[in-house]
Amino acid sequence: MLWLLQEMGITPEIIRYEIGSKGMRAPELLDHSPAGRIPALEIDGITIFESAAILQYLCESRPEHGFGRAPGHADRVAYLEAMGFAETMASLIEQLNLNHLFLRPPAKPSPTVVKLNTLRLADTLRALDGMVAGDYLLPSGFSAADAMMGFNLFAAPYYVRMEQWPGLLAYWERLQARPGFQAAAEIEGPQAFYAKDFYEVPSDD
Ligand SMILES: N[C@@H](CCC(=O)N[C@@H](CS)C(=O)NCC(=O)O)C(=O)O
Repeated sequence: MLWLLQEMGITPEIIRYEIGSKGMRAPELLDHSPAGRIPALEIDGITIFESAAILQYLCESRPEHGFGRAPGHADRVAYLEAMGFAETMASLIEQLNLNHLFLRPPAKPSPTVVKLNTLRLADTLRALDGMVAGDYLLPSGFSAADAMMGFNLFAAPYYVRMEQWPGLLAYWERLQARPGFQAAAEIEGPQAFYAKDFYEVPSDD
């Protein structure tokens, strides 16, 4: 969300929440996002949550940037698929985050579940590798679908070795080279979520 806003030249006022903290149940967050999830956005006199909905709203309300693909566009179907597929990937990453980062002793990650979700995440990355068309996901150029994939491409390398898909890594490099991405990364600050460079599937014992 922050990245697409930067692509549009919009710098929002940001309220930060720490994932896993009691602050995520603060009434002011629940007022904006009823399940206490981030992000949520206040804009144009409305409040909106769910990143895909936010991005689509931004594209529809600011069509001059050309980041959406309206009905009838040649890339419309691929655009819709990619927006949804980004959520499929993110939900697998969320499960891995839960197992690797959030469980507190004596709870332990399930090696079976982690192995399965890691393999399933790798399957989605292989599919994504096949979806990249030219510089971006859609032949018609950069879109909100690329921005939706940003979170996945940031987080997946903590769980899956990415070297097996050089084309995907090159795509990720192109995304990160965009001035809008860099501006958002600057606002976001260094990542402080993952403590390790890579999380192996835990052993059975
Ligand atoms: N599909 C939602 C997912 C939102 C979501 O789960 N966000 C995470 C942070 S990336 C969160 O708020 N986690 C807090 C929790 O799981 O309690 C979206 O894309 O906005």
